[in-house]
Amino acid sequence: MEQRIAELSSPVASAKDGAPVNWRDLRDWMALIEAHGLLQRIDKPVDADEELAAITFMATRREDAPALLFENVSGDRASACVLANMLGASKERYALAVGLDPDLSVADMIAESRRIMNRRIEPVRIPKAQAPVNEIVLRENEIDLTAFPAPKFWPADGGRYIGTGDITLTAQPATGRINVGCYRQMLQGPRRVSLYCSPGKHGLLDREAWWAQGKPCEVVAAYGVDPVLFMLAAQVFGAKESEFDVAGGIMGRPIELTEGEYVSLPIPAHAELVIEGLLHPGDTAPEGPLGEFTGYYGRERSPQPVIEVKALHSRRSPILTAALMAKYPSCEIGAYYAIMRSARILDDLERIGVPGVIAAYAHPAAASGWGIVVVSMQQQYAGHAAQVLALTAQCPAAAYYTKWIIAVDDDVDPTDFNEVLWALSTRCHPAEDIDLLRNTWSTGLDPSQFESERRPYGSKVLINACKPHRHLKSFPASTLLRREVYERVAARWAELGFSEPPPRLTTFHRD
Ligand SMILES: Cc1cc2nc3c(=O)[nH]c(=O)nc-3n(C[C@H](O)[C@H](O)[C@H](O)COP(=O)(O)O)c2cc1C
Ligand SMILES: [Mn+2]
Repeated sequence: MEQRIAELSSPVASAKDGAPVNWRDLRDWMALIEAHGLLQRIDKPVDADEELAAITFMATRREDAPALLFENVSGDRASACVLANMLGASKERYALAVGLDPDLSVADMIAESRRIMNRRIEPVRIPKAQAPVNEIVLRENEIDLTAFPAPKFWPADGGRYIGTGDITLTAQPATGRINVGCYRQMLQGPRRVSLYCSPGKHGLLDREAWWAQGKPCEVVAAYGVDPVLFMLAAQVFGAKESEFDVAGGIMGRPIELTEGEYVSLPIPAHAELVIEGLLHPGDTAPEGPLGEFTGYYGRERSPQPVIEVKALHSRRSPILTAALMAKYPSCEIGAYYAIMRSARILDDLERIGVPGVIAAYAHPAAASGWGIVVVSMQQQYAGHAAQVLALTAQCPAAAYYTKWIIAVDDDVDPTDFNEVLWALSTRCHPAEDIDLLRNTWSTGLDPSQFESERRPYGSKVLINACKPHRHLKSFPASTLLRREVYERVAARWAELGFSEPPPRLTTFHRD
């Protein structure tokens, strides 16, 4: 097993350029965010049935809502807590998780994220006895998952979801590659949990490969997990790549794994609560629906495979990580996802080799960063903006779901939607500057394709909000400050009675 992990991951780049992050596990990271005033503890009794989600939704109608640690949840018989809004709309909590300066702008965080997401460090093994997740180990009939305060989030949800802010491990039988995915898991009984993987997901492909050999599929799932493993489990990497190597690269040190009790898959050594189990062909139970990241209920209730739980590992008083799916800014898939997706879109465009691309942003309010991509560019030739739009629309990191692809000039910051709306309203001539792509890659979770039988085909709008290239020279000049005047005023800013620093401006009037 040790060997399998070492052999599998092909080193892509080493992480020599980065110091490791300054936390070891979820508890350490929570202490860090608490020191930054980004964690709120709720010790009053809260019902796991809708009330926990209602408090989370109401608190997170503001972008700057803290992470919420529910310390006293009804029905809890496992001395557990529930952490919600772990990352949410907070770029600061994202930065503290991946070792960046929380005061960086979103644009700078995207640039830094490109660097750390391209490092790879393979995981290592530690002995079972040294793994904090083994403080409690239970087998077979000793296990009762109904003792944990798994929330029911929305009124029409189909059940209690023990797995939302989770990670799920499966192996590919042919190569041994270990996949780490985030897939929802609904409680079905003391030792039964249903697992929903949508078509094409690596967890589903692994499962099918085991079943095709007539064997059950081994699964390890962690229901309380650190923010980096959680974030990486929700990113798409190549089918042959293990997310553990990427997570190690981001953390600047290897992820520590340990041996399981029952399955041959490894156990994340610092997780809070982990189960081991088997998916048997034909063993299904009704699952869903669940209120989704779109702000709507997703798929109808349907039979899904069930994990037969064989062993449980837990810290004492474990912390469950619960991911509320809702409209921005209440969705757990928020700032971090927008930043990471934007970084990967820029990587794709660089690999393709199109010149002049400056920045990109997939705003989290657009259905968790899925709906809109804005790309800024320096126009260099006729047709350049149309080329950047088409390539952005269909590059692997941006193609899924995205409905609105907007190109802006390099004086517009894609992360600042006030500027994007200005460009759309002053540089785009809808009759000339809008194109449509049809029958594109999308998802059955997009409610706009109705009847649902028409899903999952999508469509995309390409919007050129750059100054028209053929009139670049004669296009009206923007109103900009003269540099000397800006600097003079900035130097007197405090004297003039302003307590915040002066705004940073980068483009100025030219005579
Ligand atoms: C909180 C959360 C819940 C998710 N739930 C599911 C789910 O139930 N089923 C699914 O297929 N994908 C779900 N996803 C998306 C997957 O995690 C994502 O597509 C990821 O790339 C899957 O890993 P894979 O690429 O290795 O298959 C969820 C993501 C998040 C952040
Ligand atoms: Mn994967």
